[in-house]
Amino acid sequence: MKANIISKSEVSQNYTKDYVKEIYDLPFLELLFNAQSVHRLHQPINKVQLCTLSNIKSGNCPEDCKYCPQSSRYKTEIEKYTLLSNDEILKQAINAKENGATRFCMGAAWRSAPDNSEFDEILNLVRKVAKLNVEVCCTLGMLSQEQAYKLKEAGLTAYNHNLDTSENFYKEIISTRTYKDRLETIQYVSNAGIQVCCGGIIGLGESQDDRIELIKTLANLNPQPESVPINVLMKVKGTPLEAEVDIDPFELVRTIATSRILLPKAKVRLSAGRLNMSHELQALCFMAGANSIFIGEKLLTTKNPDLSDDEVLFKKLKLEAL
Ligand code: SAM
Ligand code: DTB
Ligand code: SF4
Repeated sequence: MKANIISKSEVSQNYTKDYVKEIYDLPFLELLFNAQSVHRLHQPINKVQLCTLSNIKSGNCPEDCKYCPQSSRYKTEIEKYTLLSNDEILKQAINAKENGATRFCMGAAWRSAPDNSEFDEILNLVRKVAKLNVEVCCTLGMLSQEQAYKLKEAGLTAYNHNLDTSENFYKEIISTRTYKDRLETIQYVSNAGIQVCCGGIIGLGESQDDRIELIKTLANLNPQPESVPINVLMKVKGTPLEAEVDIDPFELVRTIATSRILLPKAKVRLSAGRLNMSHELQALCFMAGANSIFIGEKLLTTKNPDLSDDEVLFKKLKLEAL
C-alpha cells in the first residue's frame, strides 16, 4: 500500500482502479481494521441512522432493469398503483418518524420524473414531509436541471439515483438508458445543492472488478455523494435475475469497507437484502463502516426485517439510532 489509508484526511478525486483494488483485496482483517479506523475519524461511533422507504408509485415502469420487480416487462406479483395521495404518504411519514426514522425516502417507478401536475404534487409533498423535521429523500428516475432546482426549493434533502454497477456491466443489466444518463441526473442534483445519494447493487452476477469500478466511480464523483446505499439483490420471481447465484457475504463486507475508506464522509447504507442476513453478518457490515439501515417491514415491494428483530439487533450490539 503506497499511502497510509487511515491518516488520509484529504479526499482525492482521482482514485485509480489499481488503488481501489489494492484496498478491496487487503487481507480481510486488515481491511476491516482500516475501515473501522477511517470510520472513527470521520463518523460518530456506534450510531446508525434509521430511514424508511415509501413506494409512492408502484409498478408499470417502462425501463427494463433486470433486477427490478417494478418493470412492466416482467411478470411479477407486486401491487401496482399510480401516485398515492399526499395525505396517504404523509401518514406513512408520520408513522416512520414515530418508529424512529430520521429520513423518509420516497420512491416512484418512473423512468423520469413527470413534467405535469404530478410533479407539483411531489413538490407539495416534499414541503409537507420537510415540515415533520425529518430528512426528505426522493428517487423518481431521471430529472431535468429545472426539476432539480424546484425540488431543492421545496426543501428536498437528498435525491437517490444509483449507478448500480460498473459502466461496463451496466449494459448487461439495463438497455433502456445509459450510464451517462445516470451521471447527468446526478450532476443536475449536485448543481441544485441537493445531497446526492448514489450507490449500487451487488449480486447481479457482476465480477469483483465491476464492484471495484463502481466504488472508484463513486469516490471520484465531485463532490463525493453524501450517501452511498449498498443493496444486495432481492431476487424476485418473474425478473430475469430471479435465479442469480448468491454472493459470498464477505464480498458484501469488502464492498462496504472499501466504500467507507474511499468515501469517509458519506453515510454508507446497508440497504436492500438485510432480510436474508444474519445478525453476525450485519454486525460485520457495521464494523466495516455501514452506518444506516432501512427500517419497517417493507422496502419498496419486498420484505425487510421486522421492527422487533431490528430492536433485538440494536440491543445486542448496543447501537444507537441516529
Ligand atoms: N425508478 C427510479 C430509479 O430507478 O432510479 C427509482 C426507484 S428504483 C426501484 C431505486 C433503486 O432500487 C434502484 O436504483 C436499485 O438500485 C434498487 N433496487 C431495485 N430493485 C432491487 C432489487 N430487486 N434488489 C435490490 N435493489 C433493488
Ligand atoms: C436504494 O438504493 N435502495 C432502496 C432505495 N434506494 C430506493 C430501494 C431498494 C429496493 C429493493 C427492492 C424492492 O423492495 O422492490
Ligand atoms: Fe423502473 Fe427504477 Fe425499477 Fe428500473 S429500477 S425498472 S427505473 S423502478
